[in-house]
Order: sequence, then structure tokens, then C-alpha cells
Amino acid sequence: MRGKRLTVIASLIVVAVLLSSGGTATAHGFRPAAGNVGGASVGAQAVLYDQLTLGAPNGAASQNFETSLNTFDIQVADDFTVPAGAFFWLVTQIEIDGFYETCANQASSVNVFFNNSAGTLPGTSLYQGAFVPTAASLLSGDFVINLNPAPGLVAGRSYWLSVQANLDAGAQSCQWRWGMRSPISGNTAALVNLGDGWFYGCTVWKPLPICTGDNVDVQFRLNGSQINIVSTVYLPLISRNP
Ligand SMILES: [Ca+2]
Ligand SMILES: [Ca+2]
Repeated sequence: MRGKRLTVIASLIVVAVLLSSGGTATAHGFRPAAGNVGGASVGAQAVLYDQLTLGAPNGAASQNFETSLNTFDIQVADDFTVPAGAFFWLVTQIEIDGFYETCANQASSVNVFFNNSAGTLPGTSLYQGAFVPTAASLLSGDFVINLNPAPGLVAGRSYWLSVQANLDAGAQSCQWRWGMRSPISGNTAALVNLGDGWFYGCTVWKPLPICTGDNVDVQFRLNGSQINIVSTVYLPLISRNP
């Protein structure tokens, strides 16, 4: 057989997604842009990271008080690492073990922060928003928080999660406390109290043991989807015999 035969051999196309890792403290800080995710498929919500187990009996205050008590506004954070690989995590839900102390009041909402890691402490903010947990969880203090928009977390990197209850102390000195956890994963939890109303001397992020003496983590679970960002695309084999 004569003629020209054109063969296009299968090609490998690797499509990568670029996630912004910087930006301001907004809820849109590092969500993946639409259309640049190769082979993305969002499956059912699954557990991405879990340190909600093995709780200790105590909790760490992490609360935004009423304006008159702003010097007591306090924030706790804990770290986690996304395993290395060709994917990212889309975090759609956070579960928190916590409880109210000294009153039956419930928080109006919670502030959620994802920060970069700066060594052993939280670094710059990547994502911040106020969310209303599910009704039952808001009542109990074990918050279930659905995130919209969902932050995308890059594989192989470490982050810090902070959750802070928006709750007035009022006449009953209401507090919400984030359940502690004795086994420590990565770094110990961290604390900041800008106004130093608690007299911890932690007006910048410091390890929780230095601030309060509690050498612990706090309890949380991240749910969502693990989304592949590398896809292999094979072009069809074309034969032409004129
Ligand atoms: Ca406040
Ligand atoms: Ca930790």
C-alpha cells in the first residue's frame, strides 16, 4: 500500500492547577479558579483530616466577646499538613469539639480562619469568614460548620485552622471553649490575645503551653473532597491512507 500514513501517537498532557497562596483575609483567598482543574472530579464529602478523637477534659477559650470586653478577645489555632501528592483538598465542612461554660447561651456565629504556617506558629491569613454552624451544633457547642466558598488547600503544605465563637459574655460571663486533645500532632496549638485581657502575655501568636501551660492540641475534623490536579489525556490514534 502506497501513500502517506500519518500517525499521531498518543500524547501526554499534564494539566496542573495553580492555587494562590497569598492574598488578603477574605473568604475568597485561595479558591481554585474554575476551568483550570485537569480531570477534576468532586466526589462525596469525605474525612480529609481528623483529630477530633482522644479529647482531653478541658477546653481553651477561643472567643470574640462584646465590644466592652474586646481586650479579652482570644483566638486559638492548630496546625495540620496536607499530604504530598497531585491533588488539593476542597474543605467544605469543619467539625469542632467544644462546649459552653458558665451559661446556656449560644454563639451567634463563628469566625473561621485558615492561615499559612510560619514555622511552629500561624502565619499570614489565607481565608477568613463568619459562619453560622448547624442549629443543633450551635446549641451544643460542638460546632459543625459548612464553608461556602470552600477553601482549596495545596498538597504538601502545612496550615493552621482557627475557630472563634462570636459570643457575648453578658452577666453570666459566658464562654465557649475549644476541646483540648492530649496527643499532639505537628505543633502544639497556638494562642493570641491582642488586648492581653487574660494576662497571658500572648499579644502575638505563641504556643499554647507558653500562654496557659496547656501542652495540648485542640479537636477538629476537616471534611470535603480530594481533587486530582493531574490528568492524563490520550489523543486518538489517527491513520490516513489517501
Ligand atoms: Ca470583640
Ligand atoms: Ca497540632
